[in-house]
Amino acid sequence: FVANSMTIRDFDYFWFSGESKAVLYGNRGVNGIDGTISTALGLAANGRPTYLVTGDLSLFHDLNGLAVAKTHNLNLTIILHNNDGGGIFEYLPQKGTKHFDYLFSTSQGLDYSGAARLYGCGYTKLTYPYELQAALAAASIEQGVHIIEIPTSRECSRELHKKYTDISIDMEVLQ
Ligand SMILES: Cc1ncc(C[n+]2csc(CCOP(=O)(O)OP(=O)(O)O)c2C)c(N)n1
Repeated sequence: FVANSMTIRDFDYFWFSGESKAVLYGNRGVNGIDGTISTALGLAANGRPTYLVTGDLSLFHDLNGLAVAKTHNLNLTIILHNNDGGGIFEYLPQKGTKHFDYLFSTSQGLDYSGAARLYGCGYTKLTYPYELQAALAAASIEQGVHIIEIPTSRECSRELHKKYTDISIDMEVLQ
């Protein structure tokens, strides 16, 4: 299940179709960041291996949804890309204006290992990208919810987006 905000946009940009048997779900059309965990747990109720990819604010908004996993014995792996706020707003023209971080980014500075403990979830924080595969393999044999946190940076993501989505088209090739 792909959360809204930059998660679904990054899947739109960078997920190679046809190269995986994974079935992608999203709440597009609704566009709210609410209900993200609950929707993913609803999908997980079919008993198939289920993954939620989400930003931190989307996770935060529906944190109490995690309680249902325990009461209903649901299994879910959450991949949390945590840039401490709403990275999507980096692309607004208001970026760089006074009080931008306070009004738009809305950093919460939360330690999600504490949330994992509160709701009885497994928790792994990654330092390097290559650690993801092993963390996913370990989570796949665990019961319940496992949160894999990947610290990211709003500014760095915006720069990488610029780099990898600014495609100059060679008009001669198209003619
Ligand atoms: C219920 C609801 N409240 C507020 C918004 C406005 N909103 C859209 S994206 C977003 C930030 C989401 O941040 P995060 O999930 O951390 O993802 P990121 O943009 O950092 O990738 C917010 C607050 C919304 N879409 N839905």
